[in-house]
Amino acid sequence: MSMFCFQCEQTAKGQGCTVCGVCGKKEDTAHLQDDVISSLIEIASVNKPNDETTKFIIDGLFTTITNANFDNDALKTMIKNPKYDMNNIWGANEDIRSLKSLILFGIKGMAAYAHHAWALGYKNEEVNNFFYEALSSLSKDLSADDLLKLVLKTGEVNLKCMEMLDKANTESYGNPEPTQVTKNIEKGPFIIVTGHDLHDLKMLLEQTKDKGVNIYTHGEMLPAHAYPELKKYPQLKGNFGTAWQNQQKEFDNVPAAILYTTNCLMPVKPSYKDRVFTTAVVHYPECFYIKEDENGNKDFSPVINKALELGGYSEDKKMPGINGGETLTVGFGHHTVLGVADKVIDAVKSGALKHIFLVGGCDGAKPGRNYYTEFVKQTPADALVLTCACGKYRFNDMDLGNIGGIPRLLDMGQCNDAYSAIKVAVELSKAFNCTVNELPLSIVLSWYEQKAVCILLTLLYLGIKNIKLGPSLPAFVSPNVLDILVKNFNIAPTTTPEQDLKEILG
Ligand code: SF4
Ligand code: SF3
Repeated sequence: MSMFCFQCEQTAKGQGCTVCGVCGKKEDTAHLQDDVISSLIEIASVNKPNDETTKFIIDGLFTTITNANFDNDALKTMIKNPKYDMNNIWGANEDIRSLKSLILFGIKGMAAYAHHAWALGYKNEEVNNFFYEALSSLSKDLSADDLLKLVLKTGEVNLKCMEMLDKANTESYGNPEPTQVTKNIEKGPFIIVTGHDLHDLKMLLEQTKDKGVNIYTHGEMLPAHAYPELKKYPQLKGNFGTAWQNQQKEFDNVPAAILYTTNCLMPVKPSYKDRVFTTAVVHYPECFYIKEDENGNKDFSPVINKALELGGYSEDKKMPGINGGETLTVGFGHHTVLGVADKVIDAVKSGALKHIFLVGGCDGAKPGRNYYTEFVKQTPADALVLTCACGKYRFNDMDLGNIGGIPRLLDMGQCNDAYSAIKVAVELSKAFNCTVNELPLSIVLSWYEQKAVCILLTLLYLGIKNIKLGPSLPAFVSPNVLDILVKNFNIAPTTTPEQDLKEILG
């Protein structure tokens, strides 16, 4: 076995990538990523929390997330004293391996959120301290019970982390408001911005003022259109394409510059390699990297100049979504949804609204993921569908109509905005004087990378039961650990939309 990685949903044979990654990660890169984590374990074990070390840990964890960093030279700069042999985990008893993987992959996802909050000047001591606790626990000989406690604590701390990021985003850019976003691309120079980092987008918007370059979001950047302090820029025009797994097709020969602020980056094809720019933890060999200076500023002029040089399309171009829709509606975060809470509560009481589904999570390449399109299509007309993260591109261009003026499909934002869904569920449970599990609410998750792992752990920490998880169960959940999840939380794999809807709606 030349490498081992099973952290994402597309892992080889549903067991583990051992020769090279299905994601395109090569053996040497996988080893360097193991060395990065090993270094972080050592650093977390010997250091007391301080800002400089914490930032290094956060960025190191984030760097190893699926589809972020394929550049060995960049990874080497993050390796310091990698004492711990990661094969101790990959080769451990399968339950210990499973629990340690849940902790490690959970904190990788959480590190992404901490990174975005940090960029806006927000930090949380409990979140930061937990990175040290969790990392140092990975090299210890802990019992399954102790590790299970840490797994749930990862979910607990991640809730705080998502709350911090929500505060960072909304205090910096205002509360998201319902906003229509076109999928059509205007002629002329443009930049496609993908990933999750709103701060990078904000800097780019400032630097493209009056430059004659339009900005289109892609993937997880779509929710940016809803923030008042971002939507005010007239050059922020619309959204390009669909979710990450279609990028090699959608970016093929595109006459635009593309900026990756986070995952998901797929191996870059020669037809567009000269126009790909990366920043923060994203690196790809031979692609231009935008550095941050000592004051936290970035100079995006290479991206802007590339867009001007390429010139964009010569005519306006229609790029409908996968169901043919040309407009997306975003901006239903907790502030907007709780703003109409009275209407929602009345609709439940009158029987006009019988069920709420949260269909959220990652998109991916597997054919089985059309489950989510079909599921949403088949939800009854008296049900609301809340969604977040990039899996929504399977259905976010559909018009599902409305219930008493409330759109049936409510896009709450990025994956971290699962926080909004949690907040809404908790407020509804208070209004109905019941537990979240007693609400007419069902959660159907799609997972791919490690941010979905930390969100799942948060839902489990909150005691949320009956989650349906697809399109397949994580390879790193051992049969015994799965048994615990089933017994305590009644978690179940997705089956077919028909069968799952029938079961949920009884
Ligand atoms: Fe395989 Fe996923 Fe790891 Fe890539 S990130 S090597 S596809 S398990
Ligand atoms: Fe998507 Fe990569 Fe997970 Fe933030 S961008 S959700 S897969």
